[in-house]
Amino acid sequence: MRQNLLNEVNVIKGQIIKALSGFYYVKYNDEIYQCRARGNFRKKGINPLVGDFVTFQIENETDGYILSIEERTSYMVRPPVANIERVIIVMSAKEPEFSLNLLDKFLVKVESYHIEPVILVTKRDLLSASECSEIEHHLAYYTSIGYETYFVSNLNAQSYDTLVKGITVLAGQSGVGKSSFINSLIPDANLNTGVISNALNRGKHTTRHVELIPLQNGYIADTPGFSSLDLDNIEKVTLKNMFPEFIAIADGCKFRECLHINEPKCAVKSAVEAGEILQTRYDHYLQMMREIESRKVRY
Ligand SMILES: Nc1nc2c(ncn2[C@@H]2O[C@H](COP(=O)(O)OP(=O)(O)O)[C@@H](O)[C@H]2O)c(=O)[nH]1
Ligand SMILES: [Mg+2]
Ligand SMILES: [Zn+2]
Repeated sequence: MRQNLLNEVNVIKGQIIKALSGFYYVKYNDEIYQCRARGNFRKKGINPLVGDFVTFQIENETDGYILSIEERTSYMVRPPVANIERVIIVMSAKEPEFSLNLLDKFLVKVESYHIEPVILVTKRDLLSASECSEIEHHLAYYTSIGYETYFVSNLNAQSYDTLVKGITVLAGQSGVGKSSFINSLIPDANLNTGVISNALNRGKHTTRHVELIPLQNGYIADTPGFSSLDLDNIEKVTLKNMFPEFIAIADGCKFRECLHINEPKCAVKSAVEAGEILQTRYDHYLQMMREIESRKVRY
């Protein structure tokens, strides 16, 4: 009977949930097929990514052959994952120190990929009540401009699995608690945490091995987010679109192309002066603008 089944041309659609050593592990219903990609992908410079929806041909009970890749809603190169729905930006309240500058850079980078950012601050347990309220005060602003924000201790973060929707990637500096967070959601994940594991992992080519871990509402990618915060994919005129609170009021600027820097009658600058837009957000906007400009000069 089985023989008959295998003789049929068996082309189905699935999703790559793991890539390792030239093999792609494609999930269809509850089965995983170990697949190779068609040779002409490489010729065309197309690289199947974890997260890709693909059509593949089943060759036997366990193996298959990827024929084509569906269009992606988003993708990142580092980590190499497609169809990412959210990036959880992980910042620690302490050790390493909480930084609004870094937070804004991460937000801009995630916005530039058209992916939804979520802000997760960890190590709440290390702060006094008054230090906590300072962080909460900052987070309230980010909530007000439309971001989901969370402030947790990884010692009891089990119930935060609702943060994971679709394919979700964690991004953040080393030591902020990304692995600890995944471990508290999925005790079975058993990811290495702390100083020793970071030292051991440094030399490894971990980017080649990306795996999606299934959760209630999606998958979490066990990869350490993007390692570089360069702004290479952002232009001077598009940077302002990475700031939702600027977009919300930009209609009030006198000039439609207003960059919110030197132009007269700028609604964004007025809002900064009125304290409606956080001064640090605007400062970081200017700082990133300078970074983009200096890149232009170099080229
Ligand atoms: N006190 C406290 N320590 C934490 C918390 N989250 C992580 N850590 C510790 O911070 C260190 C770095 O965590 P890790 O998960 O490896 O960070 P990663 O590099 O972002 O994956 C480890 O020693 C963790 O035990 C937290 O919420 N509270
Ligand atoms: Mg880690
Ligand atoms: Zn303006």
